[in-house]
Amino acid sequence: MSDDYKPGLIGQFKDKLIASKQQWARDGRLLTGETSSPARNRLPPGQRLVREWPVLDLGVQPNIQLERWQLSVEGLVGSPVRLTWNDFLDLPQSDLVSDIHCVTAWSRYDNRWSGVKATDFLELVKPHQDAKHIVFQSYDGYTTNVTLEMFSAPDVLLAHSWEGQPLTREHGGPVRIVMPQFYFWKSAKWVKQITFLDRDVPGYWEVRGYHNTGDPWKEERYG
Ligand SMILES: Nc1nc2c(c(=O)[nH]1)N[C@H]1C(S)=C(S)[C@@H](COP(=O)(O)O)O[C@H]1N2
Ligand SMILES: [Mo]
Repeated sequence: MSDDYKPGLIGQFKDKLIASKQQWARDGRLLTGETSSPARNRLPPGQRLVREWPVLDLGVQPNIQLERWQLSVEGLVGSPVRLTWNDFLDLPQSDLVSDIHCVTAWSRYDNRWSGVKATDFLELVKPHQDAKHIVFQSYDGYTTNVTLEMFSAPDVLLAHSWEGQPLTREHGGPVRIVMPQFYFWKSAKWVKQITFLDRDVPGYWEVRGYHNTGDPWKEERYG
């Protein structure tokens, strides 16, 4: 693990909350032992529907001015770009509607996101043949890992807006990842860097007992 993945700001504030989530992982809390599929059941096993949109973070909500915002792409790519806000808005823009499933058992339907589709983003950065894994690194020091295959799905977005409004700071603005097919901890808020790797580097929650993949239909809460 290089210095790049060390948590920066996080850690000091919500130690108790983090410890209790780790304990949940050890105890297998919330597990129903069922599996399902989106075709059979829109609500994954063990989830309950909410109307409001909860906020979850590690006690820091970084405040990034648009003039200072940058998204860097590192690792095994043909174009290791560093995008400014204007560069990002110049990329092809898309709207997608998707459901949120959080590992703490709430789900929220029909969120309308706007931003850049991962598939369009990948055309820009051109991952190498041997790039199989991705780490998202955020302005709060959070990290999470996915495979390139997971990121390449047509419903994955680098989102800057929700319901037609700029994503609020508490929900990860200026830009967050949205990966609807996985528990929401894979959807990095305040994303700062995307690193393409030939090996897997587990992220913040993945090293604290959460599942490495996090498919809600298989109830992959804990690893
Ligand atoms: N940078 C960052 N991204 C993050 C987190 C975080 O603490 N920091 N929390 C994750 C978790 S556990 C969840 S459930 C969702 C919460 O997103 P929301 O606050 O917009 O509901 O963000 C995910 N992405
Ligand atoms: Mo979460």
